[in-house]
Parts: sequence; structure tokens; C-alpha cells
Amino acid sequence: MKMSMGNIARRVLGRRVLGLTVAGAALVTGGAAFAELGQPAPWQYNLQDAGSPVMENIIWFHSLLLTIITVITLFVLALLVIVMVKFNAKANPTPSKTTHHTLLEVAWTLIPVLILVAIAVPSFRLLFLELDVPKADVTIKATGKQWYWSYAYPDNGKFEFDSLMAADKQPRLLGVDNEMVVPVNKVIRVQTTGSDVIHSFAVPAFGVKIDAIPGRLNETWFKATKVGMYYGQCSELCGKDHAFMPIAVRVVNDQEFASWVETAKKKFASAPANSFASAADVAQ
Ligand SMILES: [Cu+2]
Repeated sequence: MKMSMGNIARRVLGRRVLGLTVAGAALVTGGAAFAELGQPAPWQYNLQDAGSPVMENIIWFHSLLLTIITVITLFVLALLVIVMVKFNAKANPTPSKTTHHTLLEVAWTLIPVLILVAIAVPSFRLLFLELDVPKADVTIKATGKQWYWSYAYPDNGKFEFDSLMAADKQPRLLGVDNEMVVPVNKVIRVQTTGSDVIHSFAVPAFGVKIDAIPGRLNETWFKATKVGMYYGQCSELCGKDHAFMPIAVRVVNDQEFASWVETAKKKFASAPANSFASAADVAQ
């Protein structure tokens, strides 16, 4: 053996990392060209742009994992190619009889453990960020129904309204008649439940996806950092019109939100005042 495994690995890894960095940069810039805040874009292959701090963290963590698995995959591929080229029967007719190498064995046990620990730390930090709901400025109860969503604002006048897909609205299959409206830069607590089967409340740009289960009240949160429209879809197969119960969230400034609440209170006055799922709903 002319070269130690360490030397080969170092040389190959150095070249691979350089190549990966170039490819990664091309990917990121290419992806950004397609990205559109709050909704998917044609030929999009990246995650949607972040509209909340949680989603920023998710994208960061996703990029970290993508980098780690790419480096590992290329490293293993390089080792395999080296073995095939340098140590086949023709190129290496008298193989070495070495069967153990203590340092190498400790290294290939310890290094993966360290990589896993390095992944676990930001992973748990992100999990706690997602699950630990901060003190909420606005609470909204989203009820999944076959096949539309109902939104209740128990702390803003106890009104509730239905949000149905509007076939004539853009973006196609995402536009609705009555959007969920929230103020910008405020902590929005979303409580979800289902009135018939299990649905799932998901808005990619906010990094939110949580089941809406009959007889249960789940809870998640988001803080929209930019005004605009954000779209999501029911993400639990819930029946024939599962694909046609979009979630449309309009993020507005404080005054616009206050005036919308006043309008909504009158507009949806006929809706049931009880914002929480009735016993009959839950029992179904
Ligand atoms: Cu559904």
C-alpha cells in the first residue's frame, strides 16, 4: 500500500468538499429564483421561503443535514471507488493480511457518534422551539371539516366562520372565500381539532403542521414576520375532497387586523357563538 487510508481519505475528501460547495451554491441560488413567499412555485424543489422564525430554523437545520449527508455519501462513494480501482485482484495481486487496526476502529466508532451528537443538539433545540408555545397575542381555533376549515377567534369577539376553497380564485386550489387573518409579528396560537375525521393543519412557510383530531385539541404557534398571503393545505388524507380544503392566511398590520375583527364580528354574527367544538361535533 503506497498511501495510508487516512491520506487517501484526506485528499479525496478535500476535493469532494470543494466540489460540493460549488454545487451547493448553484443549488441555493437556483432555488431562490423559483421561490415565492407563502406559496409553492413551478419547478420548486427547495422548501418554501421562511415566513416565521420557526421556518427559518427548519430551513437552517435542513441545509445542515443536507450538507452532512452529502459529505458522508460522497466520502463513502470515494472509498468504494478507491477500493475497486486500487485493490482489485489485477491491481493488487498480493493483498495485505492486516485484519485489525485499533485506531481506525476507534475512529469509525467515535466519529459517527460525534456526528450524531452534533445533529441531536440543534434537532432538540428546534423541537422545543416548535412545541413550546410562547405567550400568545391571538388565539385561533381551526376546525377541520369534510372538506373545509372553520376558524374561531375566541379572544376577539367569539366569532367563527367557514373557509371554503374558491374555484375561481388564484392561486389555483389554494384561494378561499374567507381567509384566516392574523396580525404581523405577533404570536399566533393555533388550536386544532377535527369535527368528523382526522385532518391536518399545515402552512409550509410558517413551518407549521399539526393534526386536527376529533375529540382532541392540539396546539401549535407561528409568528408571521412579513405581511402577505400564505397558503397551506390539509395534510392528512381525509376523504374525497381532501385536496380541496386549502388554508389561506392573510397577514396584515395591527390596524388592519383590528378593523378586520370589527367587520368579521358583524359579518359572521350568525355563526355559533360557542367557539369550541360542541359535544355533538366531537361525538360524531
Ligand atoms: Cu382534511
